[in-house]
Amino acid sequence: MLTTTEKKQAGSTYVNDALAMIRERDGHEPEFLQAAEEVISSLGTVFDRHPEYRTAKVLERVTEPERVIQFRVPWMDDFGEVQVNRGFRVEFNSAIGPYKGGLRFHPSVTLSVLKFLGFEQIFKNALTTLPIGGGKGGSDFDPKGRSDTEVMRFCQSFMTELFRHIGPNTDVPAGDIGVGGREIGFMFGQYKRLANEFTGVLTGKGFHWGGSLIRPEATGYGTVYFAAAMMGVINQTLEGKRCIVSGSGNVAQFATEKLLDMNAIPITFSDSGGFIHDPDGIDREKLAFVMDLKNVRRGRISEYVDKYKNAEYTAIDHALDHNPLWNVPAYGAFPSATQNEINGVDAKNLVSNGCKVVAEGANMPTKPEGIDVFQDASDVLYGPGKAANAGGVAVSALEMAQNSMRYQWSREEVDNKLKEIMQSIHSQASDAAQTYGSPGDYVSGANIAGFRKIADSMMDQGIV
Ligand code: NDP
Ligand code: 2IT
Repeated sequence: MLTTTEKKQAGSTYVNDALAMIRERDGHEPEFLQAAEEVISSLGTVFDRHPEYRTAKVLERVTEPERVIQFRVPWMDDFGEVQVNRGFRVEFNSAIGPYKGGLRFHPSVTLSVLKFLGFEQIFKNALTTLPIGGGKGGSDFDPKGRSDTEVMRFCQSFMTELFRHIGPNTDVPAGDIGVGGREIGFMFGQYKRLANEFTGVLTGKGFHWGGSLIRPEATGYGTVYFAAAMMGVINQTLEGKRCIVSGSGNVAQFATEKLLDMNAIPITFSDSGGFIHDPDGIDREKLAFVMDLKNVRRGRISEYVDKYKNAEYTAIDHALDHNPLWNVPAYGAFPSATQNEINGVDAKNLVSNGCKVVAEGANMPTKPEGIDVFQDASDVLYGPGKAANAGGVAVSALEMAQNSMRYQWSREEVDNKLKEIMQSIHSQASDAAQTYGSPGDYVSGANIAGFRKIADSMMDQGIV
């Protein structure tokens, strides 16, 4: 087994040169830089053993998107006022299949954010075992507080430009933050009208018009399956364990549902305003309340404590150096809101309160200093997002397969495939970590296993 210093020194000249090149080229894109540095710093031993990747400049190519599309999205609000947003699609890598990845609608969306998400998606998708390339897109549009008709007009305008760049064999978007069933429906309707084709061009569709059963559940369920797989290695289960979940959207809701299936005790939810802590545990009835609150009434998580009096709401205090959510004592942590929601102090709080398993439902929720804390704590199992949350995109690829066959599998069939895929991702990450000298390190393992599949495919296809 390599020591931390040996790991850092392996392939160090090439890795350091590549990092310097990216800092120079993309230094103005902090989120992309963070994601790229995390992947590249895991790859030293790979370049030592595969000098052919260096000669073919695989790293230089894989960090540059194949194509970036940016466009204007004009639309009219309910008061007759013209609004203008910015739309993007980053088509990052098509080495193993059509570009695949979600669309995010959130005011914080920038090219840097979408490049980080698209870059992560390349390796995540490679781990799913299914033939999908990496991409991501979205807009700085904020659906919060907008009426259904405003959201529809925005989605139609967004798709009026995007439709010419996507297709079932080219690029297949799906949901992410701010994009759920409602938005996918509006975008699919507009695509169909413009292209005059009913195809599987988007995933996350409604079940009656080509969607897959279990796609809404898949990311959250998959994250909990991944946690269970990590715990299986040390003969532990989630049964009876208190768990913190952040977020209260799609991923958080279904992670909570699966935790309940496994007889764990979920105790928190959050949104951008703050978090609730329910010491009695969030049971199925309370979860149904949250699903209705967030998905139908589109309310705030603070309303939970009006109904459940033993629970406590804490508003976000941006002046603090930590988020008190991560100071709630728990065995498991399932960050499922957004990037960089756990910093070094939060990670230390989790570990010192006895947290033993962290499985990331969100993309890059832990800052680099937080990852170091989890990895330095020898008894913490840490499942990074690109492995732990890959169940969502995996079932998206199963939706594509069903669309190609013009057929729909049962709930049980899809759930069984999802379970197998999450097991396979766990084994791939674990085996690669072992083979490349870092047993038990799921970060290096996931990065190496994903990268090798992409690198080999790129090598086979020549300099493109
Ligand atoms: P949703 O829009 O359904 O929910 C997002 C949740 O996170 C909301 O509770 C939202 O609160 C909260 N949130 C968003 N931004 C912030 C912020 N800046 N600070 C604090 N809270 C925030 O999105 P999803 O559940 O789909 O996505 C959650 C995470 O999971 C994202 O990182 C996404 O990339 C990742 N993911 C999603 C997949 C999917 O299939 N949907 C697949 C794989 C990963 P509020 O309502 O206040 O905005
Ligand atoms: O981050 C992700 O993997 C997603 N938002 C899901 C992408 C997809 O194509 O289902």
